Amino acid sequence: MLFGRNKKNPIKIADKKIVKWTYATCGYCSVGCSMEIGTNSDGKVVGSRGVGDAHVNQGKLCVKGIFEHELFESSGRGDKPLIRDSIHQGYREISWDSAAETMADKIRQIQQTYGRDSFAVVSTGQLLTEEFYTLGKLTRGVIGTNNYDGNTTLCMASAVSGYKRSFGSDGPPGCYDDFEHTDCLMAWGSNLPEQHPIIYWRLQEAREKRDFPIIVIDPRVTMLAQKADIHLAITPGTDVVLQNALMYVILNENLEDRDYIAANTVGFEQLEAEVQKYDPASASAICGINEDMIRHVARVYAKADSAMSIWTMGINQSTHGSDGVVGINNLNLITGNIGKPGGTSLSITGQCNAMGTREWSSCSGLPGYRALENPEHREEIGKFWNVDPEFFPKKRGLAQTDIFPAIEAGHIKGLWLVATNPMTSMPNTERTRKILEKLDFLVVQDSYVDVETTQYAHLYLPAATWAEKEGVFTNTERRVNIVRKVTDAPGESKADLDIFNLLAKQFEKSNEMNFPEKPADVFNEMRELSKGRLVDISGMDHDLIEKSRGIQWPYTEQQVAAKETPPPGGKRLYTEDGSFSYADGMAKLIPLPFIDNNEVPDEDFPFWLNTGRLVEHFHTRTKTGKLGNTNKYSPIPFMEINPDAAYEMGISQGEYVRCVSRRGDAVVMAMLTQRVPRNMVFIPFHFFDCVNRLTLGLLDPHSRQPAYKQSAMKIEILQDQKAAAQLSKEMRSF
Ligand SMILES: Nc1nc2c(c(=O)[nH]1)N[C@H]1C(S)=C(S)[C@@H](COP(=O)(O)OP(=O)(O)OC[C@H]3O[C@@H](n4cnc5c(=O)[nH]c(N)nc54)[C@H](O)[C@@H]3O)O[C@H]1N2
Ligand SMILES: Nc1nc2c(c(=O)[nH]1)N[C@H]1C(S)=C(S)[C@@H](COP(=O)(O)OP(=O)(O)OC[C@H]3O[C@@H](n4cnc5c(=O)[nH]c(N)nc54)[C@H](O)[C@@H]3O)O[C@H]1N2
Ligand code: SF4
Ligand SMILES: [Mo]
Repeated sequence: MLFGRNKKNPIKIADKKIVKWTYATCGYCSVGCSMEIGTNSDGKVVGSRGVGDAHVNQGKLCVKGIFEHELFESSGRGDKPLIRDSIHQGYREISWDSAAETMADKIRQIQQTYGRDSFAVVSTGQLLTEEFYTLGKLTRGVIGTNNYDGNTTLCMASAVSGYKRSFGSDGPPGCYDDFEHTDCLMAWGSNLPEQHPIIYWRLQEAREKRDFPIIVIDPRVTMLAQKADIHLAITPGTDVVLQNALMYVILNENLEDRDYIAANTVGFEQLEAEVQKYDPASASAICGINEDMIRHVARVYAKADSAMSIWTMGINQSTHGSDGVVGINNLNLITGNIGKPGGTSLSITGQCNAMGTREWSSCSGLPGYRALENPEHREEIGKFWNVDPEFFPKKRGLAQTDIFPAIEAGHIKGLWLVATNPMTSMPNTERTRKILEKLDFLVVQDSYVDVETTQYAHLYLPAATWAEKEGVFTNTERRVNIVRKVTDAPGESKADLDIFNLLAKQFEKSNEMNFPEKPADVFNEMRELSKGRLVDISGMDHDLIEKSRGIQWPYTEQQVAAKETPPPGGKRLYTEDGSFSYADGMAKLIPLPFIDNNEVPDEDFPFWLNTGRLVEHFHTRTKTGKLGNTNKYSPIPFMEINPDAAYEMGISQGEYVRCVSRRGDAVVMAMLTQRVPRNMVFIPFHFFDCVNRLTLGLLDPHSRQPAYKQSAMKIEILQDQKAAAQLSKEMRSF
């Protein structure tokens, strides 16, 4: 029956009267979607849309991107620099000039009294690349502290370290197009549909055209696991054991690619000897995966014409993070799956510009993947910046996760935080709080004044964010894409680039150096420095990047001369035999003995505590927590708990419980779901004074990245549900 068909109201899409669209790259995750931001005739920003001819997202955006323009009007933005003498006083407003002067005075004073490295800088993966480069020049070339790092230590350090150990350099060798060529995909600790929705869409598109097996390794039944052909619900922190066992099967069944190994790698014999200790039966007892399943997966992977591995935080955030990355690289190297279409080892990155900071910020080295340890590199950069190379340290300083304990120990007295919110994001909140309270001088440079960390600062600097300024980001697949300025930042907020330049002027040393004011001029310096490096961007400029909707590096001047449109860019790295970044051109196969060093559940703390993210929120919710259209999906802290475990403890759906670890406690709402096994709970880390009060955060020995995903905890029932609801609400932070 066609009942009511003609009477139905057609959907009306409100006309937002947009008169101008400005090009940008999404400022949330590392997928790097191209978008346009719409302004109406009153000059107000009112909409976002995906860019149809952009290779990455082909017109699509996820829930965060679609509403991203709303953040220009979000609450809590800072609009004036604020200062106070002690954290027990209230803030007072201060001019930018006085703020810069005071900050420079404090830095000099601390460095003169306690030594150059007693002032530390911790930055982020969320600035524009030109800003990273300038901060690096200021920190390495002018201020001269070696305790300079980024929040990428919480995020990407294991991937960086693993790539360097295996291939001799950082830089993901694959690209999203590899989904269209692969015959088998293995995803390690990565929840793509929620955390990188548009990469997931690319994967699904490829799979609809040509089916290929997907194997997911994750202790939770994530959305990706639900879509997989095989889901391996691994025992937390034991991925290296599974990797060794997979290699055991591959080598014992002669499924490896001998020619590739001979032409491209060193260290095979040592690897083979170690792997022999991990027969599937013994490995199964540790990693919890059935031995026949291990054999089956090894055969599927090794027999595929091309096979690729992707991974994210389930691997990186572990005491075996760097080893887990090397293990993935080992698997791919012995099967000849690097640098070929569909055969790659692709770290899915995190923040919008986690790659830009790795390439250009000088956090753990010098710009363009140069190393402090290399005298030629120090010489090159010293000459280019007009800084005496002797001024540079000869090896990298402390990582973020070592800077904080060094404050605790009294070695570091001053800290400058740029676009990171450790009160919510570092493990063991109570310890972090005490550490920040100990500082003589803390500067917080953030777009939002209401971030939790500002409560412990002496100086607050309000920064513009995302499309309130101009510059580039690099995404997961090495694609450099541009953000154009669409609107002014609130009040007196300044772009981070302008803040760095203002501060540089306070130091005499900068008089002999060049600190360009325009992002395009900064980009030109980076182009120059990139020539002949792996990360060669000498063929790019801001306009060409916009026109091309992003270009993958390497993209050289020679490629520009060849006049190919659109610019081809470097789809893949290490495509030729012997093209790895080690001096001999060979990749290293590295044996990985497994040492069980996690905090594991026991009688007193019987649950695994697993932590991570939700699709609708970004990190510490400074942005998404303020936007009704994203916050409404998850406005309060909760935990996923298995219904059998809940039933046993008498916990019902929606009830508040107290989670307790050896570090602290947190009140959350119970959400009953089969997503987690009976001995595990999963709590998103987006909320203040919540899951990171519980986490231990043991560090990976190579990367210094915290094991956020493996701690032990117990659950306590709360009688007074009303009081618990109130407590949990207070933890929302805003
Ligand atoms: N919506 C949204 N998207 C984001 C972000 C966000 O905050 N919100 N943040 C961005 C950033 S910075 C990052 S780093 C990425 C993170 O992206 P992902 O790493 O995909 O996200 P997570 O939820 O942190 O963790 C992924 C999975 O690791 C699993 N895991 C836990 N322990 C183990 C283990 O021992 N082994 C294995 N194999 N898996 C394990 C968890 O169960 C979880 O499902 O997302 C980016 N994208
Ligand atoms: N338990 C647990 N903890 C975790 C994780 C986990 O999986 N589990 N994941 C870890 C990972 S992978 C990451 S990446 C970290 C993220 O941790 P954080 O970096 O601390 O989190 P964000 O909320 O992204 O903080 C970025 C800050 O920069 C500000 N900001 C945004 N844009 C700009 C800008 O242009 N300029 C300036 N100056 N400020 C700006 C934002 O307002 C925000 O306060 O968290 C880590 N913590
Ligand atoms: S997938 Fe990532 S880059 Fe793309 S719109 Fe969503 S948050 Fe932005
Ligand atoms: Mo991250």
